[in-house]
Amino acid sequence: MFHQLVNHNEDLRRLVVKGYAISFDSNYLVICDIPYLDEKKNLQIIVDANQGKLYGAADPVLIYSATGLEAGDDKKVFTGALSRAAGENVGTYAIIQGNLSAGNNYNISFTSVDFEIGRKTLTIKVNEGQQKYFSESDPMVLSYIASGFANGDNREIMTGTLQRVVGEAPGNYAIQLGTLSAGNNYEIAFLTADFTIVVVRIAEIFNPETVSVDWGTDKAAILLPETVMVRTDRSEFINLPVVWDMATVNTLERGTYLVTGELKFAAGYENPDGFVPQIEVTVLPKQAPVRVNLSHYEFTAEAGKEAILIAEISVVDPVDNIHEITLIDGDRDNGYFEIRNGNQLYWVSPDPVAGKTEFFVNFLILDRDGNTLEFLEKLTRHRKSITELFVGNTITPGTDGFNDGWGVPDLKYYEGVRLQIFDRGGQRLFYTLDPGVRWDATVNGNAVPVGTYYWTIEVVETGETRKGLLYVLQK
Ligand SMILES: [Ca+2]
Repeated sequence: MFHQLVNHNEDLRRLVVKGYAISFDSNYLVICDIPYLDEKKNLQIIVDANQGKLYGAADPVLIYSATGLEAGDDKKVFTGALSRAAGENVGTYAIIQGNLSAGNNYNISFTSVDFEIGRKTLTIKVNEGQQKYFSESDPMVLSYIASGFANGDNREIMTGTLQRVVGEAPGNYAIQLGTLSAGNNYEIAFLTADFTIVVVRIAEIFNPETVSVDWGTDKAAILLPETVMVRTDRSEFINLPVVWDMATVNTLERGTYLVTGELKFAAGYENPDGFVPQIEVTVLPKQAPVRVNLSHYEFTAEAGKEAILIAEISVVDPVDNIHEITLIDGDRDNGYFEIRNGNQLYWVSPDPVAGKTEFFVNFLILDRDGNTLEFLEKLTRHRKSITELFVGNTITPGTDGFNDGWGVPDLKYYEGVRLQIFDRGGQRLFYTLDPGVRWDATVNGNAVPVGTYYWTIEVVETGETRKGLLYVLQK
């Protein structure tokens, strides 16, 4: 039995290792034909370089060559195959001997080479037609179609997002890969498309409410809305700046004015229908003038003056200081007076209105908004007293303009005046009730003699009389 084991080369080492005690006797011959270890031939396995595959593909058969086969042996002595470190992600994996064997006659020396898994191409095609309206936010995600997944992968492996070229003005912006990634196992082939920012169009305009301003307001101080609300064709409501044209407004005339404006579009908005914003500006009626004031309420009559300046007229008006001042025609005592230079009240009556000292003047004030004010003022007229009146005492007859006659014209402001002249004999030579009539030192057209005469003045209104001498001299 033992002999048989010894003859079986393959089991020889096992026999030795088991360490059986071998006892010899004369009945057995030990035939020791076990080859020594250093008698095995060296066989060098050289793994082909550059072996690999793309991610997701099936592994190829690993290729090698061998040097050191004994004459007569060929590759048929090999059993098994090379193997590699496990893994399917892109990377390098050591090729190992695996279960490759050349049988018992060879010592295999094996040098490892890396097997490489390369990236697979994943095509990212950006979807066409992605857009937003101006002023909208960008979509949360820019969309694309991915093709070329392998190894059971799908969109779920994707990380990051596409991005577009920065900008907010209407136009086209290239969509870029951004941070989008399929991981290390894929090489991305990227097909871009544009993202479009679309112009927003005005579809409707909402005019602001009427604005009311006080009469006389400085136009520059009128506050109109700085923006106008519009609805766009994407049904958003926005406020656009507007510049109003106030040229039509006259704040010195009450009424409602239509003011138009010009919309100021930010880039990104259009007004293809030409909407024009409008607002009504109402100029409120002006408050009417309050009253009239005069610088003087008294005046003194003066014969020989065609017109007498009585007073400066002023109008009390908290809103405006420009007025048209007139006297109401035919009213009260207005006929004796006149307004000159816009605001000066004159006595202008040829009629002395004898005996009258109080006059009522009814003013009509017109302001710039058409308001009128009637305002009655009382004026007191003073006259030179009878005792103060100058009465001439000399006549030089003729027409040289000096003392050609005798009269007391200032008496015309009194009622019931009687003027008389007597000669030294007491004969009345001149008599008149009219202070406008003068005595020219004649009687019935005949000159009176040079000499001394007497005059008397009686004023019924005051009950006063005066007397004096009058000398008629040579011409
Ligand atoms: Ca004279």
